Amino acid sequence: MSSFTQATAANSLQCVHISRRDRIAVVEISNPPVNALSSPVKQALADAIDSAVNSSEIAAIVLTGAGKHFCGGADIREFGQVTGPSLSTLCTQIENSTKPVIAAIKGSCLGGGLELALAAHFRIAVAPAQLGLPEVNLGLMPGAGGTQRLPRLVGAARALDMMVSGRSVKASVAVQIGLIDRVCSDDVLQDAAVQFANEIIQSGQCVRRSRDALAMSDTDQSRVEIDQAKDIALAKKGLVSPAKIVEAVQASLELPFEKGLIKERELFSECLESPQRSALIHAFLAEKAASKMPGLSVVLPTPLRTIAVIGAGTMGVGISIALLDAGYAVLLLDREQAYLERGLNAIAESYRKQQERNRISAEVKAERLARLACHIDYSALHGADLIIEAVFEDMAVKKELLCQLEKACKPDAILATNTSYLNIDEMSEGLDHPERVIGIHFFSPANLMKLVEVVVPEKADQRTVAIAFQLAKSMKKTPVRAGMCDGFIGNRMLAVYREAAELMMLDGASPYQIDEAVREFGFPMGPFQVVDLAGGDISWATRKRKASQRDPRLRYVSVADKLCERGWFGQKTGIGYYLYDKDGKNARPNPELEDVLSEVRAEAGIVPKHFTQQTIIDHYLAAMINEGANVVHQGIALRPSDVDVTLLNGYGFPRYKGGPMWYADSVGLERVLANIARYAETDPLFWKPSDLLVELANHGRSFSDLNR
Ligand code: 3H9
Repeated sequence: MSSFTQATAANSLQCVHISRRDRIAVVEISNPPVNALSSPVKQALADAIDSAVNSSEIAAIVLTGAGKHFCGGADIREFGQVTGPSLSTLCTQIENSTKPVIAAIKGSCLGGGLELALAAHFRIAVAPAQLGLPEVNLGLMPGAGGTQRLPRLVGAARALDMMVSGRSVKASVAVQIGLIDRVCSDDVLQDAAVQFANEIIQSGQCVRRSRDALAMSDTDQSRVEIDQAKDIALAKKGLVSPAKIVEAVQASLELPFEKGLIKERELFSECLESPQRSALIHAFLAEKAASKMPGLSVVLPTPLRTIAVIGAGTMGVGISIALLDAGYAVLLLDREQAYLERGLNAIAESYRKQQERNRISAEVKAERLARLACHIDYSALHGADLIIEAVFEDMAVKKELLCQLEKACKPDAILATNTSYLNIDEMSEGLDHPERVIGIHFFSPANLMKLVEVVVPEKADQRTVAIAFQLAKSMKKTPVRAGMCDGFIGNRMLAVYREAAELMMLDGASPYQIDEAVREFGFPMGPFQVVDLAGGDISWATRKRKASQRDPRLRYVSVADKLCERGWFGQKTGIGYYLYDKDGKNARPNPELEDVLSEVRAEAGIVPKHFTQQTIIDHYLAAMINEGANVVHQGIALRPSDVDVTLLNGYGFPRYKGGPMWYADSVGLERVLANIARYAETDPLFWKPSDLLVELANHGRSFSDLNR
């Protein structure tokens, strides 16, 4: 080891590797899995840069990452703790280096990782590398100079777009917009970076600081673009950090660099303190935890190639598109040629629209469609590694189908059902291999919605569960493990909080008031809008089917039935809770609804009460949280954070509020329980507090305690 590397290795804590290539120091962040900038990493980097700058043996520094990624950013688990040298100071140290620093980028270069690279004097990246400032997704903004350096390099409008959307750009785009200098091939990154460094030394060129870059030319066009980007940021309803990003970029346009950095620091601290930041980081970590089923890491799932989808209806079509997008060969089966053709047309139409909107090229569209084969004959199933049935939601139909599928498929194929509430143990009764049956519950539209409930029946073996998780992850979905009960995690909870909304309507709140309160809270739609969108006849059919199982002691709200009896099914009939134009748009209150409400309330002997927006939300959330607690207590969800992931990704719960269980912790479980106790005074059957909620609240504990 040379004297330079000896000196620095003594100071580093193995999380930064230092080596030498002649006069070039190669400083490599080594903090798996994503090289996050934890306190020890920052300290070791500061030491390494310092030594290199002060060593007479070194003429330039290459800064890179070990493993797959350059760097995934600041260590998000450290926020709120004392964290050693600040990232901002480290970036300033790099930028002030008198010797050229070249960032050599691969994999992800995100957040604080890109800020390090922006502070370097030159940047080279492999073609697939992704560069971005996604802090907004965590309720934050760049806080180590990113808001000041990026606009100077790529222009304020583009910088705003990147920071407000959180989208990253590939190296091929980054080089075009001036974010990086060169693109090289994957296997030669370090060699190419060292060569780049030698060229810089030989050319006599020294440092080139991003703070001095001049991308921000003040043309009319750039002002229009900046204004447009600001409007987009400020339209992000409910979120704190986009407006702060706008302010910081404005500072980069108006203030000298140093003052801009101070402004950025102030704004970053405000984001850091915001409850949205902790809720969004909770959501991020909860999704990572949900996709890791305990015990599954030991199982090695067989690679999947061909997947069959049974049923060419809306769900089958959505699932097929999602599978084609993920690179699988898809066999789509239906019993009628006409249904198959309709399904095939729907898939082709979806890809045609994507091409029209420039989301995919003609070649990509052709390649995806070429992987799709349609059949009416089950003998085609022999080639499938996994089969997903998405037929009519009926136990007898599905049982019969699974028997046929088991006979037709190859011996180790997995049979998955997309049922949204049926008992899968019952469904697989009589099969020779129930251990190969699992629920993979997609949400509509299946090609867009992130959530997948992996519903694990009693007899499913570990391989089957592992394959279901592997499939969901390969489709870039967010899988959550669910146990067996009516509706699993999400639909079971939905039934309860929807009922809470109906009870409030019975007791005096108007559906419009409830929808508005729910939207104000941050859901994209209120519960009555959702019924109108889905079609009132769908839930009517379910209610009729389940009528015999209804507890006669529970209050029953017959408003929805009365609407359906009048043929008011919502958007599809132009009338439901709302009135609609022929195209299903321009929703407005249905003036005749008040008569129906008065009739139902009179029948039930209700004197309408006044509900405020807050009391509506308190009821709605209390019902959701209480049922979430039941779901956890009964082992249907593994942890409270899995309930959050389900509601965030499948039911429109506002992400910046972290999910119902996180929200419950933030308002306090005692308060939630006190609300439920108060509601129970008039309706003790519906408002029965969950044992788990009672236990946690009485012991001063939180749902988060159970996630750990
Ligand atoms: C920031 O930088 C603020 C600065 O501007 C200012 C500071 C002053 N920290 O996703 P994976 C964990 S804010 C700590 O499966 P992949 C993750 O939880 C940050 N841990 O890997 C998981 O842990 P576990 C801005 C992190 O290869 C493991 O790494 N940056 C961080 O599929 C593997 O994760 C971001 O928002 C982190 N920053 O994808 C980027 N990132 O194994 C967030 C990940 O215990 N990260 N972990 O479950 C990502 O988007 C992806 O992780 C990434 C890798 C694309 C990097």
